[in-house]
Amino acid sequence: MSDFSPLTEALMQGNSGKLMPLVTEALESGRQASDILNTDLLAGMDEIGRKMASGEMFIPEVLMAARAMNQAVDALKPHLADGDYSSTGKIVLGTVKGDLHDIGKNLVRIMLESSGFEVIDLGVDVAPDAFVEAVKENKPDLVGLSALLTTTLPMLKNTIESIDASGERSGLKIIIGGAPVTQAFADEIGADGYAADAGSASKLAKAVIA
Ligand code: B1M
Repeated sequence: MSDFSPLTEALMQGNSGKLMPLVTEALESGRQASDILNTDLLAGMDEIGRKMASGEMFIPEVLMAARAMNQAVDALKPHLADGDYSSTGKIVLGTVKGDLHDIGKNLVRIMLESSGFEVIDLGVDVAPDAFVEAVKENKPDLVGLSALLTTTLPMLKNTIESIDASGERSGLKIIIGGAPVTQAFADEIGADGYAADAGSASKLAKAVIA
């Protein structure tokens, strides 16, 4: 017998046909969206990461699970929001060039939106120049950079350097995050802050522009 809940199992199988009704059922039974996310879904993503590293799971299966995860996160989104839609600030957000991971970045977007930020989401694999262009065009208060791979950590630095070189950094704060990122690395590359998870990212975003 598996130690995982049916919800976690459905996620790990990448079976959104099974997962989505379970998410709806859990919400209807009165469970908090944040509990479903933290207990069932993120546990599943951790196990997928373990299986990926040990060679028990391969990219196509991980991709199916990631698609199912993004659908589940979309369904939880209205329930994760705290409803404070006063305009807090504007942020350009994206996953850096070379990196295709977006589940964490999407959660960060949801938490930012729910605390009143206008989010311009550039998606994944975003080149430094595309961040610079988006900053010039949108004049945000903040830029948020996500990176999940040790190989794309240097791209956080390159992106910050490109924004600095463009002359757009004045008055602009840059926050970074993603599993391999640390506060020490953020300090080293001149970011204004680092957050370990989506909830902390929205608190950090508010704090750095306060
Ligand atoms: Co990839 N992958 N992956 N992967 N993948 C990891 C990250 C890995 C740890 C798996 C492993 O080996 N154990 C490993 C990285 C090792 C390393 O570099 N240290 C890895 C690898 C190696 C790779 C490939 C290189 C595999 C290959 O091709 N051989 C490849 C690279 C592709 C690329 O990006 N160029 C690859 C591909 C993929 C898929 C495309 C199949 C898929 C991504 C699909 C998608 O995102 N749409 C995938 C997945 C799903 C994972 C794991 C299993 C799950 C990631 C995830 O979504 N976690 C992951 C293992 C793991 O994390 N346990 C793994 C859940 C998410 C909610 O957490 O993203 O950490 P996370 O986000 C958190 C925080 O980090 C933080 O808040 C979020 C919410 O709390 N946060 C921020 C994130 N961004 C932030 C920004 C902020 C603040 C906080 O401020 C702006």
